[in-house]
Amino acid sequence: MDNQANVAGAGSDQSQHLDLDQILQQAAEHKGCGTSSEGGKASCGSSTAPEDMDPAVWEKVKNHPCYSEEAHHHYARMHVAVAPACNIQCNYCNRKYDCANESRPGVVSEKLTPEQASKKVLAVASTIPQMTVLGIAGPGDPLANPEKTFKTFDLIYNAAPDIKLCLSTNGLSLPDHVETIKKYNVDHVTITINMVDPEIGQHIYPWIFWEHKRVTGIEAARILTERQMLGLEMLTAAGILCKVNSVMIPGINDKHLVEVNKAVKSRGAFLHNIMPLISAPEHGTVFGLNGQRGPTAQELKALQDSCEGEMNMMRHCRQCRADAVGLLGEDRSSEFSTEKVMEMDIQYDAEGRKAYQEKVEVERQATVLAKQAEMADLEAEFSDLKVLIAVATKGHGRINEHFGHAQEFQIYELSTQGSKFVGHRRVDLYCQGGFGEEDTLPTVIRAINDCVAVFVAKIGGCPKDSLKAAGIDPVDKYAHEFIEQSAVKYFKEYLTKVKSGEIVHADRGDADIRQGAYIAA
Ligand code: CLF
Ligand code: SF4
Repeated sequence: MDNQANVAGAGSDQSQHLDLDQILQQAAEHKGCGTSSEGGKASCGSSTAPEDMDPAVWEKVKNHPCYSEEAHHHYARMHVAVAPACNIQCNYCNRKYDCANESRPGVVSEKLTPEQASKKVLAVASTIPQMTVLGIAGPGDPLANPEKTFKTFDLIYNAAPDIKLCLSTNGLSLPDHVETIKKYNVDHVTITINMVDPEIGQHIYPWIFWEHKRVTGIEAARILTERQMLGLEMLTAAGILCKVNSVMIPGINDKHLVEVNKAVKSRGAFLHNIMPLISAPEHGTVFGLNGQRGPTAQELKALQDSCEGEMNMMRHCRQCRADAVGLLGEDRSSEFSTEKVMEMDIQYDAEGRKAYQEKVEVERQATVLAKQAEMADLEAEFSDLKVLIAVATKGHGRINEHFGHAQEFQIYELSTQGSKFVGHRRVDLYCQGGFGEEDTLPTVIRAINDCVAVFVAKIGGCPKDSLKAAGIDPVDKYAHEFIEQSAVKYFKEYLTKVKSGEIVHADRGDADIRQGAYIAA
């Protein structure tokens, strides 16, 4: 059914439908910007740079699944766990678990040597041709393990120069390594910055290891923030694209993150990713054990919304494991254990990867065109109505997952401006080998409680009834069609019904962000 989607043609009569071949043809001919950008910020889906973006920057971000929300539906990343040591302590981290800067709390299966990591990257790149980015994100801090980190980057750059290199750090050692980062062709760096005020920082960082000794309290936080700001300024001056990750910790730094946002923007950060604190007692972290809660879904969204006027906000982060492989939100790491990789005979096929990615580009642009076509008669509508929907998807920008098989739902905000990705909600699997897990259903509903509808490829009668009882519309009529086009279509119908009085729109309230340790199936 994937290649049978019917979509309205651009600027055409709504009743006229084109088949996918026609859409792909249109997409192949399309040369302009794929989507409108919010607030002048770049969110273009086409292969050409948005007007407000330097083409050199666009080349770096357009196929990076973290730096471009639109790309994350189509392109994959992988991490290699070559960096076990860390030089600071965060109250949301337990060293037995992945780095919480970039990782959800699940143990790293295997730590790798640079040589093992390099072979694994080639194995994954040959199997998953849409894998465009290699990141080193732990399980400790990559720059507390500089030899292993840079050796790995060097091996990979020489073997597979088409793969973009990415690094995530707490920033303490960053100023010492900016030159080396540049030398090894790493053009994306993430710094986790949770505060710019040491008074606040002392409640997040109990100690740092600095100049051969342990430093604690406000002094530790002061050194850390100075080093982070200096590192960010140096990266900007060196022309290296920088993203800032911040962990939202209610009651500690939630309000302060607006100030952090301004500080990092003024120093040239390209993107700000505010992530929810994940803390549960079983993680064994300070925050997990002292009962520090994470934010609710609406608290997180409100903070991201308030920062969006200042700079580009990332909302599609999945807080990945330090050995994650695949599209964001999926985990294929178990297919690439060291044992399996070492047995593989790998022929790196750069041309084959390029040809595959060209096909991905055509499909990617088809999704953009289909949405544009659907938007044609919505922009003239006057309404300040905004609603959220949840979508079950396996990627490619389509509604192609069953309700019971979804491990996460993507959340879109719909308004007369169109559809906008605003987050995702992780859930436990409802379907357990052919039957629905009744205990799980309420937790799934709580995770998408702020949505008016859930779009799925298929859904059984029982969960359908429960969703309806909770006021969430289960929608399977757009199965296998493009998400954003279907979302706009749904919103137009919803708005018409609200205007006619057929339905009364009411505020849906809040939703839960899943706290339990995520173990990929
Ligand atoms: Fe990895 Fe991070 Fe590079 Fe992406 S992840 S090092 S920038 S390639 Fe991405 Fe994962 Fe979020 Fe990180 S979704 S945790 S932001
Ligand atoms: Fe843990 Fe990462 Fe913080 Fe180090 S920087 S303590 S590994 S979360």
